[in-house]
Amino acid sequence: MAARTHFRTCHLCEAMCGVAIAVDGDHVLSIRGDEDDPFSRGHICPKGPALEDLHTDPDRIRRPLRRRGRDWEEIDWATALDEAAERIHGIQRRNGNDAVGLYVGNPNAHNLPAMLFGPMFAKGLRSRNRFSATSVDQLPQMFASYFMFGHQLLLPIPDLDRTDHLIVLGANPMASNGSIMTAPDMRRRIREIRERGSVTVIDPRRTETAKVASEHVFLRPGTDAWLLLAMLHVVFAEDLADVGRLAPFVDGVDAIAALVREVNPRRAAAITGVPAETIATLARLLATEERAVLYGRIGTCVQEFGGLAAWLVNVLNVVTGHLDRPGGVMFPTPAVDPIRSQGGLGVSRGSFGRWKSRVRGLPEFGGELPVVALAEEILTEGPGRLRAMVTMAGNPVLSTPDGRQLDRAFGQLDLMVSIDFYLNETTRHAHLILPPVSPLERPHYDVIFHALAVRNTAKFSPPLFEPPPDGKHDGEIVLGLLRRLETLRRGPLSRRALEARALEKAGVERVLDLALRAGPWGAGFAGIKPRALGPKGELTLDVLRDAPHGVDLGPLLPTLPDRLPEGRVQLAPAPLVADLDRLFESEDRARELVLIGRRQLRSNNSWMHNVPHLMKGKDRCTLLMNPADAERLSVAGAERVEVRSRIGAVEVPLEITDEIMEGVVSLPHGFGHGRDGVRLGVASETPGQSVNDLTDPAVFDVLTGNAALNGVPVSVRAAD
Ligand SMILES: Nc1nc2c(c(=O)[nH]1)N[C@H]1C(S)=C(S)[C@@H](COP(=O)(O)OP(=O)(O)OC[C@H]3O[C@@H](n4cnc5c(=O)[nH]c(N)nc54)[C@H](O)[C@@H]3O)O[C@H]1N2
Ligand SMILES: Nc1nc2c(c(=O)[nH]1)N[C@H]1C(S)=C(S)[C@@H](COP(=O)(O)OP(=O)(O)OC[C@H]3O[C@@H](n4cnc5c(=O)[nH]c(N)nc54)[C@H](O)[C@@H]3O)O[C@H]1N2
Ligand code: SF4
Ligand SMILES: [Mo]
Repeated sequence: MAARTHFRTCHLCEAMCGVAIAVDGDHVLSIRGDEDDPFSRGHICPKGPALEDLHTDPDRIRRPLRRRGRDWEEIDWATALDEAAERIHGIQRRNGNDAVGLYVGNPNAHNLPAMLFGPMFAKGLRSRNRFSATSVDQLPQMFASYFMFGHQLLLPIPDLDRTDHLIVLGANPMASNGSIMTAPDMRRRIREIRERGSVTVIDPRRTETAKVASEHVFLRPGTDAWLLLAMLHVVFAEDLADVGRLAPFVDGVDAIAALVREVNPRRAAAITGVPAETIATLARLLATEERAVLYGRIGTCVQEFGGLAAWLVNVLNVVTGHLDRPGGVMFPTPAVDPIRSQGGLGVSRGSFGRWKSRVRGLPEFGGELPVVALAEEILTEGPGRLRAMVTMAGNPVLSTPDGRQLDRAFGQLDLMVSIDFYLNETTRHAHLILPPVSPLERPHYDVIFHALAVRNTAKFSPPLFEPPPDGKHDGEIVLGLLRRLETLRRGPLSRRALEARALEKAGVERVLDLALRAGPWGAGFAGIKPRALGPKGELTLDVLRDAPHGVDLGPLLPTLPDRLPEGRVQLAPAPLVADLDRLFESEDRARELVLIGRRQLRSNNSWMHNVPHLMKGKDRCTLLMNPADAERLSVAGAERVEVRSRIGAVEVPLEITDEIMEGVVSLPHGFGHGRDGVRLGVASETPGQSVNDLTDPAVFDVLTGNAALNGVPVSVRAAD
């Protein structure tokens, strides 16, 4: 076969960079940024070229594995799927449906077949014990959107390319490449905002983003809600609140004014460490500038008051008139619309508290329970105990609090089925591993990230390589499992078994085409009228196939109030308002040494540490500590330190730096590959330690159930 160039979207993070992959036959020659991609314009990060390394990684599992004692044997797909379905069915028949749990990890959101068919499988398990990475991540933002805008996925996106003033709270887009704000090439976009106005970063660490910003402000971990209340106080005290055009659709402005009356900047300064004058200046900037926006992300979420912080970020943007306005926060109009699309593929509006976890009584959100409750549901005896797990593209042993406890819990299960292509810290507990094909062997379209992007674009990536004859993508695996499960429950001709079979036959591309046609840029399908949102109607899969670099649909459009399911914005929903008492009770708490996380450009949660070029150089799993703390704790001369929390202790190299604020230390997450039975040749050479061997499932955001991975009290001493 001759050399050719294949264009696709990199699926490794949220940025959706276009890549140009030169191939010769089945051999990748090079991976570069696609200059003709209208969104990313040639940008990629060091992880982009790793698409090839993942594809060729000898440790990547290519055929189903079945446990034999401490060993594994390869089996064929029919045997693997039959056995998985039979064992799941048997456990559910004997112990009830809830005895089988599910954990869905982050890469599912980056995987078209998994996005299209995964939710149907999750429902089809009929278990209330469903968990995902959402509750160690953006759950508070979804929670706030559900209560304020009426849909869990109506997440307001900063209109990055038109704003003049950006305030970043608890995000580090220069390392993460942006999150719930899909925008390739952060460096350029941030530079352009600075040229137009200013970029301010509020973070306990002077991050990579802080270093390219106009200003950086230190903030004590977990105190964001105080900062935001005080900013609101200034807005109302100085009579600067103005909702603007949307005023007729917004409820609760007066309620907010009343709630923030007592929290002045001086009071907040004592708690947050942010000077009162800075709080007032930031509030005035947001309230008086035409194109300004406050962007809060994971630092505001994975903490004890995540729900409050996510809510108050939205409230500030609304009362300063920046919702649904160019340069403020807007809702994208994605070609596949998970909010409006009909026929089972759309995402539901959300739900809260329909059921509770068995042991601690933590509330469901959006059909899932908080993952801080997972281990205890396995370890605690009694009726309704979890006996089996299915994990799908997730590594909760490294990514959720108290990984050691979860390790123990997984080791006790009667059955674990893992849909994953690595034998890692989690899947080493599996009885069956069902490996999907390599990402380059499946079609791709970003169902989620187009809906979170700072610009409306659409792009389809066909598979680069033919999958091997016996290869299956994630969608085929879950539909195969579901069909078998329904066949065992109700017979091969039952409605649900037939549905699964029909979708298997239709395939991903047919379903994607239907979703595009039904979407706001489509030609209309099954009686759904196209919404005339722009000049380019009629977006179908064929249109995208003819545009290998992607289609540009223009800047974000105002969509309110139409896009709101109830047509209204609620600024002061009762559950959020009620949670303020919990915050106020924390006011006098002693704030000792606390631990936060950090992301690194060459890393991707727990799973890209097997790529040699990303792991070069010295050990990155180090503890950052301020010189003053090092002095105070007498560790200034130590090379390695022991970090201890209520949960456990780890020993790591120490890095003393004034980029981290006093009273705070930081460890990256996703390391800890030194566990037995892991098959990750490269990662095991610099295994590091898992920060989640320190994080505590007993401390969490009580309102939303989200984990508090930041702000963990720790002690540090020199390791001997
Ligand atoms: N302390 C601390 N902990 C954190 C965080 C933090 O900031 N601090 N961040 C949290 C966040 S935001 C997240 S999203 C979670 C992530 O937590 P998880 O989603 O649980 O973990 P990942 O590391 O993303 O694990 C991905 C798994 O998916 C597999 N995989 C990759 N691609 C595919 C695919 O296409 N198909 C299948 N079937 N499998 C695939 C990989 O082999 C790996 O096993 O971690 C959380 N944990
Ligand atoms: N290179 C790389 N890119 C990634 C990932 C990765 O692991 N590596 N993971 C992807 C995933 S799953 C996600 S969810 C996104 C996340 O994307 P971001 O939200 O940008 O995540 P972080 O880089 O962790 O930035 C969080 C910031 O919050 C700060 N912080 C910690 N505690 C607090 C606090 O209490 N208050 C405030 N205000 N700040 C605090 C931290 O110091 C950190 O700078 O990144 C995605 N992109
Ligand atoms: S920024 Fe994200 S999407 Fe772009 S090349 Fe890097 S990993 Fe891929
Ligand atoms: Mo995440």
